[in-house]
Amino acid sequence: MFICRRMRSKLGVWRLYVLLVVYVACSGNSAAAGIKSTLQCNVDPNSRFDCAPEKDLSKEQCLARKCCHSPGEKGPGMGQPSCFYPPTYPTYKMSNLTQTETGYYATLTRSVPTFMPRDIMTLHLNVMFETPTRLRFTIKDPANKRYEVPIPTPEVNGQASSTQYDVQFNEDPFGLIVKRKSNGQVLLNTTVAPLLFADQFLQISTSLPSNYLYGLGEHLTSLNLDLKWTRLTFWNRDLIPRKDANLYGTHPFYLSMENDGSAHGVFLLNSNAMDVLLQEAPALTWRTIGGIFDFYVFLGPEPKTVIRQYHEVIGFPFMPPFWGLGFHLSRWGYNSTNMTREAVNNLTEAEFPLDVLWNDIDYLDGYRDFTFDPERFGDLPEMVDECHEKGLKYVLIVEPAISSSDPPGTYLPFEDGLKRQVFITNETGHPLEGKVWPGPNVYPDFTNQETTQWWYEHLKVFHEKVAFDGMWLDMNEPTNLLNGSMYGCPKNDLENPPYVPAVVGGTLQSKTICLSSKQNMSTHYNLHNLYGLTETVASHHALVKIRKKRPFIISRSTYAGHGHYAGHWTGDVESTWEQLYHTIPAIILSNMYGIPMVGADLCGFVGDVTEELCLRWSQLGAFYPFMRNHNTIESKSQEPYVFSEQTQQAMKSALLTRYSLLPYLYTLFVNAHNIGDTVNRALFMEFPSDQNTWTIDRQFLWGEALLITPVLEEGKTEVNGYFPAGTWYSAGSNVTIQSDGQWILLPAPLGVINIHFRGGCILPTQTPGMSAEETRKSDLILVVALDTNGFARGDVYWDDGESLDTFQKGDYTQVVFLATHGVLLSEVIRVNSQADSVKLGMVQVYGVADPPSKVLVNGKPYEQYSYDQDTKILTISQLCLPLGKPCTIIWS
Ligand code: MIG
Repeated sequence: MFICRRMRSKLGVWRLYVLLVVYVACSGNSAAAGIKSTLQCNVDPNSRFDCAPEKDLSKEQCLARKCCHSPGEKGPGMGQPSCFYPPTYPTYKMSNLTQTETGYYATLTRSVPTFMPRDIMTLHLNVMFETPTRLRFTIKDPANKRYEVPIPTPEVNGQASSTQYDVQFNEDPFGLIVKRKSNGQVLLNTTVAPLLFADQFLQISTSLPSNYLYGLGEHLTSLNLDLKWTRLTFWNRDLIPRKDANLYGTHPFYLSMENDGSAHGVFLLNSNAMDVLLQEAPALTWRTIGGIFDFYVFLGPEPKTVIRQYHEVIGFPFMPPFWGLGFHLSRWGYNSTNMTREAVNNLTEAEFPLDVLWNDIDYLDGYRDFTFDPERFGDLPEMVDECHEKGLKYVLIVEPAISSSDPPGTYLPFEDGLKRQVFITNETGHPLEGKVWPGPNVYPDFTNQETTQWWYEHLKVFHEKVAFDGMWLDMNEPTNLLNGSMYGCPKNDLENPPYVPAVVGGTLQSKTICLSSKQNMSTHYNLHNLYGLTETVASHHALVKIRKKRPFIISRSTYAGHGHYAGHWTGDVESTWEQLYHTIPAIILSNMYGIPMVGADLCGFVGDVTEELCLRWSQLGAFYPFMRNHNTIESKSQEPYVFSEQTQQAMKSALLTRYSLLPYLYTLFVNAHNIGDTVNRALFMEFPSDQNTWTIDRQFLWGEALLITPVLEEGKTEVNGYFPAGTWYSAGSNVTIQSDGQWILLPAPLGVINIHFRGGCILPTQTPGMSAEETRKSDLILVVALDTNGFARGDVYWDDGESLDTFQKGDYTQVVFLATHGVLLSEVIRVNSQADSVKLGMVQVYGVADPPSKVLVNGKPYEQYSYDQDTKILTISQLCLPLGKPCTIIWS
């Protein structure tokens, strides 16, 4: 209540200042020749917002639009615009601001139409104070229900009793200003440019508090985005990752660092084709061609909490099975079961650990889903059984495209689907036909309940033959090798919108299906970016029902919320050093989007990889959450076993390091699943007050405890790494770094990837086996990395590794470890029967300054320890302590 009253009174004051504050910078003279004196065009070049979004305009055309013109450097939609809005450009005016149970409500009206067809002249603004750190506001058409993204978000009745944000309203022109209460920092200010809301063109701009902006994927970018007139286009597309191109996924979310090290986030829940424009003001413009404006603002104030608050809205990441964290072997071109078996045998003979075997489209009979080639893959069921006997899991590719031209009676999934009307239809009401692998094909509409059921039933029948453990969802942007369909697309406003975001191919139909084709929930125009997500959700539910264990699904196309159901791989990356680097920001960002189960194809997909690149890629890939070596059919083999003995040794060492860290990695996944943490983490997430970390994307962390510094350049045997202030212990080379926050040149011979334990952290590890399961059976080894005060903490989660909902049901063991002043304690937070399956076998304490003269385990003198004077590591071994019982270890 108190807050509301305060808000109200502020509002009064604000009304008086509004125009003054906002437009003071714009009120210079308007001397530009030919412009009516009422047009004020003296706008700072970096603060000019493009008034010619849909096409280039001549000066006359621009002026006719009542915009300012100054011959500029505007390229096609990029660069400083030559035609820009004057501060007086007509926009919406706010009236009827009213308090509601959840916040505020107001009417927005426009009296002058814009240059876009079908302006919606009256809008409703709804501002919701959902939680102390989460603000939501929507702008909708009160007269006509428009498309809204059908993903579940938290339902909130009532409003937060106190908030970390202040909202101020600007009446005329309408604008919203969101401030951080604690310091008055403006996080959003939408008065910087006019609001446009036409049927097929919605645009809103905001100021940004700094130049440090992250997110807005999926694109090939560095970690922090470039604000120099950058345009990011969202339209899921099958494309070899390259700069300035719309790629496989859509995540309209950004995190912004404020200059004092606080962070906030913004999510636009809209799935239409979209452009986001960044400019140096600094400012950002959202430009979408449908739906509504539905914004969430997350106040953090730490970057980590921003991410958590975002995940609370879109859903926390799914919990993968333990085996999913092992090594995956795949390639396009394992052309028969025998060839597939041979790959496994080669790898096993070369003594590499392996958990999961994959088959690409090679296994399919005529590229049709739910089939396998009777000759080359005739004994696929047996091959999969063999895998299981060896303790391997098996994942196969599934395409959304369903073959539609088989002789009658020969392909049931299509005929059954046709009867049940599960396919996307064209304007004549018939299934739309495109062309992918099987030739002519149709596309299941996963927004239809019946389709979900049909999908499940055919997967179930297929699973009875081939007992696959996971699914690989490819081509689900969805891809069509033709533009639109076999018969083109109709001519209408959806196929040819007045504004086309800067998509690759120049048209929205490019390499996908017609926009006006119909799905159960809406048109493909609205649902395109959700195709992969809806297929993933259907597959997830199907796998739960079929296997009754945690589903393992990796999908190429994604939308916000995807990580709740499945993982992602970064698609057809090229085998180049440039792309090797880009996988780091891609994976960090995917974690921010709530998809921690993510990886890039080790050694790259397109093109022949060199031995050195494949080695460096394998070293880095050992620290992708999802580690899979995959290759295209045309390229030279790149499985670890094809390389020299020396390279193999180095690859193996990276792999074994990963396997030794599996309990730590698994614990990170539990924290992602339970509280919305990230697994692969940017340095700035852990060290937000150290500005040096804000742009670092050639290094990353696993959780908070492990820093990874890979080599990303050819021919280099040294690597420069940034070490935030604190103690860092190199794993393996016995060097301790005491950093004040500095760059350090590290030796990195070919056989080495630098990893460092962070002082203050305890990590659970194990002796690596030849599989995740084998590793799981070995005793736990605790790495205790003391900080300068002799303190450290950490935890471990343990369960059966594959049952559904163990964390929801409480069927797990969690133990917290604490080290301080020569004492290590374990505290058992929760214990289940799995606790007996693993023992604490060894403790390695890093940073013990003086040789201890005695060690006590649970109060009793203990002899099995050693101390290394050079490395200052105390090793206490042969412990055999049950994980589920509290223990105390003392050294002095
Ligand atoms: O047109 O299934 O990104 O991983 O190997 C290519 C064959 C189709 C694209 C996937 C890639 C896969 C390939 N697929």
